Amino acid sequence: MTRLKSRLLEKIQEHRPRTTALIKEHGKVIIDEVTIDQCIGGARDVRTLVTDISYLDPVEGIRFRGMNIPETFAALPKAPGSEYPTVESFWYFLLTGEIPTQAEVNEVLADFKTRAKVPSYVFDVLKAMPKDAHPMAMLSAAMLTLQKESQFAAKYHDMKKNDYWDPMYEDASNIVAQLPEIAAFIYRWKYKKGEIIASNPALDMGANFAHMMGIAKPYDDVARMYFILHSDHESGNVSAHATHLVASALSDAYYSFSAGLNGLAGPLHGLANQEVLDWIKEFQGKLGGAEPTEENVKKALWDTLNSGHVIPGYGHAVLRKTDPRYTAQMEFCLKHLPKDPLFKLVNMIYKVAPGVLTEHGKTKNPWPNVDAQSGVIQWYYGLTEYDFYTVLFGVGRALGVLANITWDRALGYALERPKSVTTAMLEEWAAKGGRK
Ligand code: CMX
Repeated sequence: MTRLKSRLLEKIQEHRPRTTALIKEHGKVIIDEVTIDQCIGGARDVRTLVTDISYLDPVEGIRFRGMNIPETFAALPKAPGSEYPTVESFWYFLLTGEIPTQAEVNEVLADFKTRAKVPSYVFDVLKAMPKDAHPMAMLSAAMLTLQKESQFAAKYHDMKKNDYWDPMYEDASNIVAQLPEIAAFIYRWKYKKGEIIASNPALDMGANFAHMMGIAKPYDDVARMYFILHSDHESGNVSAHATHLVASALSDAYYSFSAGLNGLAGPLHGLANQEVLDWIKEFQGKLGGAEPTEENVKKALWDTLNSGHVIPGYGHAVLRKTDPRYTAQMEFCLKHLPKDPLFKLVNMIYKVAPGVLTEHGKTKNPWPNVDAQSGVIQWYYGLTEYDFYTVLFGVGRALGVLANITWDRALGYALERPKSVTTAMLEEWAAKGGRK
């Protein structure tokens, strides 16, 4: 057993009595109530999910295992000669809550090398898909194609509930190790005439991804930063919730993560990073070579709102301030591409959009989210095929949701099955002033 896996087992054994005590001794303690608004309006703010892997404060933003983004980046061991931690060290951290030593990271790196080989039939399936298939459909199809490898599914009938976490961890680790090659294959197959660059197992995940994409340094750091920033955003977002929900039926990690990816592919969620670039390119097209100004940006934002569409990259279901994932990427841009015209334009939108959205008066949060900034960096390093951007989000998101479903099985979380009601019931309770 690797040190990561044995440490994870110790953590699971330490944690289990806490969950058991909460259910057995305090199960009837009331922690929330639900209004009609929340029932119809997507269950905002209803506390019905548990995770210790990340927590999203509406004002401060995300904390991974108790650490905010700068603290996380500072604490984790870095890739050699790199500004950013290895994704492998972050994976250790998400699973155990502990900052790994370099020796522990090296073990994860070695372990991933034994897992990273993608079976060739996955590439055959991807090649058979229509050339205009969306890259997210390809990524999700690749997960379903790999499902036959699931150790969880294979062992299901021979396991006790307490052991479910083990093959879930194995499946999760295999998916994380294989995803970069699958994602890079989709990119090169679709946009680079099928000229595939072979994986280099000597490299860490970020460096190997940059290598397979065919993009030079510092894109290895971009990949590391990007995958870590997009990993986890507590449990209620669509991709995390969908993965968790499907896994609660004891579907394996392949089925569950594929479901999460399908949710990530929605324009209100992960696809917003593609939508942002689409919006910017359409805006630039309309300018016809003229300089962007605060006035014409403002007009374009109002045109979008008046046509009944959302401003992509702005707003959030939980956050009420600028997303620190946006800020982390802005800081990268200030350091590496401060004069880039696209970065300048995104900054101009940042200056104007919150005011426009506030005046529009609908959104509870006029500030940018992670997707408003991310495409600028990709574009700068030559990744201009923006319908691929959500795949990058998906590779990162795997880390969070797969760590979560490993813990879901470790703690024996139940089949998820909330109760629905009818409109007539709501009307009756509304007339009575509550469900009495
Ligand atoms: N532009 C225009 N209107 C917006 C808006 C935006 N960026 N954000 C919210 N609104 C509108 C909503 O559509 C809603 O309108 P209706 O009452 O007509 O339905 C109203 O403001 C209230 O919404 P809210 O409570 O502030 O936000 P929600 O929790 O309902 O939705 C989100 C959150 C992210 C879906 C929404 O802000 C949005 O659509 N943003 C643009 C898409 C986007 O960037 N998504 C990515 C989010 C991050 C991620 O998951 O990757």
